[in-house]
Amino acid sequence: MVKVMLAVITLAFSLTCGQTLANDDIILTIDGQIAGGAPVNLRRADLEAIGNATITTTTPWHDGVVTFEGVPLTRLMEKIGAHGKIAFVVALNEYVTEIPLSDFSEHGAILALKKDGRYMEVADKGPLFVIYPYDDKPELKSEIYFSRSAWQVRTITIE
Ligand SMILES: Nc1nc2c(c(=O)[nH]1)N[C@H]1C(S)=C(S)[C@@H](COP(=O)(O)O)O[C@H]1N2
Ligand SMILES: [Mo]
Repeated sequence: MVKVMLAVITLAFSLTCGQTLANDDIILTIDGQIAGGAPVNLRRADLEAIGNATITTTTPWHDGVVTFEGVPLTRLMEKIGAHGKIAFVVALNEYVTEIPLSDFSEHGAILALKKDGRYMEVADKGPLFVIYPYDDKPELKSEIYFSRSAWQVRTITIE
């Protein structure tokens, strides 16, 4: 708990002071209905070891076509043994969105770490951004999926 609080304070500090993240910072906590029951804390390298996929697309938040790289959310859910129906995704700015786990396999959403080959800093909507392949299907270019596209993701609770 103290570790999680420290990580949140560090990230909040990065947010306000425009600092870059260190590679060994915990950037994501997953809790709730997962294997073992205890919260899991992950660093960049932990996420990269789980899987990697790219999505090249336009988004409402960037100019032109952008390439995102990150862990496929299906792989992440398998790895942590998620056994619920919904992911409550909470961002550093306390934005919360509910994503049905079925979205991950149906639409191939990723938890992006990099944009155009570089890690996204907090000031650049990083360190983690839920990204869908918006250009692949017209339905993905809609308020539903845009609202599920949380940036500055910090915690995912499975229920
Ligand atoms: N971290 C974070 N992610 C977020 C939001 C937010 O406020 N914070 N807003 C969401 C909502 S409701 C929408 S529709 C889209 C688009 O937000 P924008 O129109 O403010 O760019 O981003 C989503 N992701
Ligand atoms: Mo929205």
